[in-house]
Amino acid sequence: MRFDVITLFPAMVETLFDHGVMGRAAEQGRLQLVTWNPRDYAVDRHRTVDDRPYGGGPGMVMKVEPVRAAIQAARAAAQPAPVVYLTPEGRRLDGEVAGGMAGMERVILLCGRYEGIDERLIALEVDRELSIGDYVLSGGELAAMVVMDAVARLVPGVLGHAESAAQDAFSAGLLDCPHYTRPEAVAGLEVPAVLLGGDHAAVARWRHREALGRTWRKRPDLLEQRGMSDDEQALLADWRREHND
Ligand code: 9D3
Repeated sequence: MRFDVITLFPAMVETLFDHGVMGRAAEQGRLQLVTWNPRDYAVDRHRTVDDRPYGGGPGMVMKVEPVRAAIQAARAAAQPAPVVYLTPEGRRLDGEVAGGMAGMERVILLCGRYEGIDERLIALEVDRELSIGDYVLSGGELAAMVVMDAVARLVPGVLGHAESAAQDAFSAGLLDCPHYTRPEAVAGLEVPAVLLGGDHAAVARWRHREALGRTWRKRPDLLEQRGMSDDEQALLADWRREHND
């Protein structure tokens, strides 16, 4: 999958592809990042990309011409792709939105700075608007990085076998079970005995029960949405008895 990112801070976005899962997938050629800086498309002596808002008021607005030229250069560089503007006014990113984007060969992500972009850019060039949640960031770059990370993990081959298996529980609508590694005891806290016993079926049952119990306690909304089989109802009842909950 190819991501084209329109940004005044390309170095910020590029670091995502230098580490971890995203770094490996980029090395393997499964992911591609190309950045486009509106400043490179500004034609005046000072390479101006922002200007004062008509009507007055605080802050600056990103100008149409350099941003539009950057978007058009990105569009022309490869096959057609939707332009997604990162903005707190957009639809909230969730697993469903990310899954839909993971099926695309290419997306163009537009990052705003200052108070945002000139409204006519939205009319002329933007296909979709996406937010990552109800809090205020300083610009679209971090949001674009969150979107790319969440989407890339759903692209076939980006995760290794172990990583995709571990993702199954959550995509099945449950929180994860607890994890432990050596040593067996820390400050008087022991690893649950079932994990030391080597009974793989018992371990799987225990993990499923823990996932149900933790989801019930921390995210009842997820469990409500998903529903439970008769087997799972019994596992959860068991978990609640054990936790006096
Ligand atoms: C504080 C200024 N706000 C009201 C006057 C408007 C505003 C402008 C620009 C608020 C945030 C931003 C920068 N944010 C993003 O570009 C952004 C964002 C976010 O802030 N929260 C959640 N998702 C996103 S996606 C892009």
